[in-house]
Amino acid sequence: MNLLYLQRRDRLFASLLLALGVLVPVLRGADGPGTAEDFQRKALICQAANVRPSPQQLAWQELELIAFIHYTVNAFTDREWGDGTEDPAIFNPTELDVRQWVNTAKDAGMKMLILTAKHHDGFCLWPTQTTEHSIKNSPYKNGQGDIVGELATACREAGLKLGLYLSPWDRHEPCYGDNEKYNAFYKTQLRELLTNYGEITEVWLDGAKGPDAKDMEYDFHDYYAIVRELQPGAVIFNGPDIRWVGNERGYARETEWSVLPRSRDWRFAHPDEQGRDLGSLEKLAGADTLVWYPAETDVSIRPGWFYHSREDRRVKSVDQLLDIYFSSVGRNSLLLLNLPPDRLGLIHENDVQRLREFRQALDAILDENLALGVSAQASEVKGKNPAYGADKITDGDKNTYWTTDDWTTAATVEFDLGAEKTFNVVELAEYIAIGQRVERFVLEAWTDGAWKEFASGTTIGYKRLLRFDDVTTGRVRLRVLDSRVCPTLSGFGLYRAPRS
Ligand code: FUL
Repeated sequence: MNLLYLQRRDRLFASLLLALGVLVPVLRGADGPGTAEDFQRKALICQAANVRPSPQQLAWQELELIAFIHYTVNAFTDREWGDGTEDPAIFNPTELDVRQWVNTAKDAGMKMLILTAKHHDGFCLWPTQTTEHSIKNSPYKNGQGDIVGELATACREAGLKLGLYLSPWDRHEPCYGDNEKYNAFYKTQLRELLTNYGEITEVWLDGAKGPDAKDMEYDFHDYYAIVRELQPGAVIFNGPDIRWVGNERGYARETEWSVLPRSRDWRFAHPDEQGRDLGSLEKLAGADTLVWYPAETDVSIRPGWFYHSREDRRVKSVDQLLDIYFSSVGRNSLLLLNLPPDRLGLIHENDVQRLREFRQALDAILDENLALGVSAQASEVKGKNPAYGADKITDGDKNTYWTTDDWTTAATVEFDLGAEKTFNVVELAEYIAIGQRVERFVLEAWTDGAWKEFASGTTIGYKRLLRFDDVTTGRVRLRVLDSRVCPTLSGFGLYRAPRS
């Protein structure tokens, strides 16, 4: 498990500060006001600032926008949760075309598809050896079909990643509830999926379980180990790598930290995943350890996760989808947008059309970065080293970044746009490969001989997007008001969204 990424030097520094925090007041014979607390706080900040993503978590974050595909017998029974008594004979998509799913997602700019290989009803979309409750006993391709395999091939051909959802809660399998038997059954299913279909990028472990479910202790330790063994490049959702954002509406928090506290007995998901504050210093203080645990935001393009014809007119509007995008991708999270295929086996034309409009609207906004290549001056540059200069923010390369000396926690960067420009969207990006630092910032425009604030925020992380009324100016200033150890910034964008 890639849980804690502290450089040795920083670890030593943190331990030294901790030791001093305890020793200094003792040596001075008095607990001077705040002294021990100050040292301890600094040690905590130092530790928090240096927790880093694993290479897999970083690669996952860069996918930004991905698709969920919910498909099972529910499309034919018109239900959201099948109860496991469904006859496989009802699963009969006569025009199923995984390429239509892949092309729809790809055209919308999505980089991965996550398929419900098995939902709570237990029906398997691949011809598993573990149960007869699968596609092999359905009319689909006369029992010769394998939707997981077909999708794996189509994704590979289109250059998209594939993720798989395998519901631990299984309402069909008779041995569910018998810990030993069901865990063995589930592990075999996991092994089949992670062995036979090439590279899998995300494994989605849904935490849902109905109130009527039998008691069952999942063997998560082994589930994770199987993923690590068979797909070392994959991230585990709701396991050690990726957390649920805490709601199914598509909204991440205004303040969304990827560095969270972890207690020693933490086994599965974050105990506080629906909490308002997950990563403030107050939350981190006293934790057994700190981990990089970023949020994934899952939401459906329709009210339900599965296809229901009655929802054909309830596909989310472009404005709703844009708002969701700005509140998920734009808040240091990933957007996992669900596109449920219908009974024919196709993503409905209303959804396809809406996605197309959404992509066009997004492209119209992000069409031209008015800050690309503009000159930038910072109040301080780390070690006066040009490798960390402010020009690294606007060079269009997300692997170069500006930063300050350690413990300069507030700093400013001024961008000279060269001429008056009008914009209403800003994009900020931290260099998260070395941690997440910024706590609070404001943005100001030079207007009528003075700096005037037009936007502000708390965390930035991988990406922060903010929308506001039109601003026209030739100079923009970012003031980082507070950050952990020192701020970093690898990207800055100014865009003009067309007014609808
Ligand atoms: C939930 C499930 O119960 C829903 O059916 C859906 O799969 C959603 C993504 O996760 O926990």
